Amino acid sequence: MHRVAKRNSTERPTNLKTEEESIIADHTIAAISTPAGEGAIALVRVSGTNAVAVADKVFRGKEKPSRFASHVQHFGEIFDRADRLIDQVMLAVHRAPTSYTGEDLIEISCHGGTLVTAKVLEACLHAGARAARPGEFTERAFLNGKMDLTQAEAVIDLIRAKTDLALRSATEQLEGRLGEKIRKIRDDLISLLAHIDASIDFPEEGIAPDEGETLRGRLDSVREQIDALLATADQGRILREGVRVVIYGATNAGKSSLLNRLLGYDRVIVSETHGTTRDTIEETVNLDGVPIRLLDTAGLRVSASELEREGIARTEKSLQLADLRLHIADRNAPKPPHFGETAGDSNEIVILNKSDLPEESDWKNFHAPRISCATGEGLPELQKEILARITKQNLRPESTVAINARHRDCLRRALESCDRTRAALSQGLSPEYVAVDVNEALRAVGEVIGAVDVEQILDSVFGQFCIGK
Ligand SMILES: Nc1nc2c(ncn2[C@@H]2O[C@H](COP(=O)(O)OP(=O)(O)OP(=O)(O)O)[C@@H](O)[C@H]2O)c(=O)[nH]1
Ligand SMILES: [Mg+2]
Repeated sequence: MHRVAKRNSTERPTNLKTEEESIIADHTIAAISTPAGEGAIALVRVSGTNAVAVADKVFRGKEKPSRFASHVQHFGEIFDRADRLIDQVMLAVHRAPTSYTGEDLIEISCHGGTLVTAKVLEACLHAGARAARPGEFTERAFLNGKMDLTQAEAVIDLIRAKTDLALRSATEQLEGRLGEKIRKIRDDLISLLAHIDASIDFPEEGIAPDEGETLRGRLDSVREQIDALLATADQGRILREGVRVVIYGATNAGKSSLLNRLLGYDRVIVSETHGTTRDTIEETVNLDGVPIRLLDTAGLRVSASELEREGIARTEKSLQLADLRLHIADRNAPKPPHFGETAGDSNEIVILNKSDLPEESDWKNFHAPRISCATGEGLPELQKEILARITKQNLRPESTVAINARHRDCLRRALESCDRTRAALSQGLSPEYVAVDVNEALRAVGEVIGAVDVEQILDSVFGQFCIGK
């Protein structure tokens, strides 16, 4: 449930902002909420003021849906506009306001065939609903004050989570943990503003608003809270997008073999022919809860065909975007020129493969972990090393609060406004000036949870959803 934050007078009790949005909310929407394709069951959802009326038109059972108790499933049949039976279903009415969207919401569980679900949806559309846009159910939940914007975004993260850690982070954001921290910062800024306003309004009435050091102390506490959240941005990116780990090196070094080993199955073709892999191949692995986007690349060599050169160009491109590079060489072959020169780079691990075979004399005194993709020797240590390097990049698995790029942008702006506030206070500027910067900080922080005029950010947030969510 949405926790009601301390509101200023311009806010209304729900997140509804404009008349246009109120009109949009009056429309009843419908969508298939389960993925396309065949399955045992599928879910069609209808939400809005006419949702129950739509259900009454399409459903036949012992009772009409308008007489159903809320949140109870009933067996019945769905008919199309020509009165032909489409499917036998279970239908539940979730009455406003205790539904996902905060509006009357109908859930129809039908059989999971592509055509069946399309026909059930069509019947609902014909009965008065319109097709929902991607994310529109969650958008309505937000507009009706059921959740703040960080919780709505957590729904996307939850759907996309690929590891336990990413899932836990999304669940906690959905429960409102990030929202709570943001509301605390807002409340602190609001009381800071109150003290500044008081010194404008009642300069001589004997009221003693905080000033000087005390005011700066309040501001510093806000800045610390914002800084702490900003420090979770890397973790947020890693949990949401995964860490990009690129395997590269000369042809035949064993890059594809390493990818297969780390994945745990034979994903990529491995062969003794040099130049086997011509394209970059990406797969996600879960290393101790951290999603790793592992990229196998075309081997680097000079005498390459045009096709291979294109592959090598792609290798170079992925290296530029890598969070971590695994530079691998065959210790049973001569040392490639310049190999190991980047060994001191914290974003690169240099590895010698084929430790089961004899070592070429070139490698004598060369310090690098030896592994064998053939026998598995050295691989657990390599996995540990990969994790250690990633953890250095600001990953704190013990804390699951992790902001996304949008939150980071808002919080950075808030921090800049706080810095300006601090400068204005130190320069002894009049409270009116100081208040302008605090207001800006307040606005930027509010954008994170959607507690300001947020029309322009709604589209970008909800546009990422699938239809029916
Ligand atoms: N003995 C031994 N052979 C290995 C090992 N790792 C890979 N190989 C062999 O080395 C050859 C090349 O392996 P790949 O994984 O295809 O090498 P690659 O670096 O992907 O090669 P390209 O795609 O051509 O650039 C294959 O015959 C593998 O079976 C290892 O640890 N020991
Ligand atoms: Mg390969």
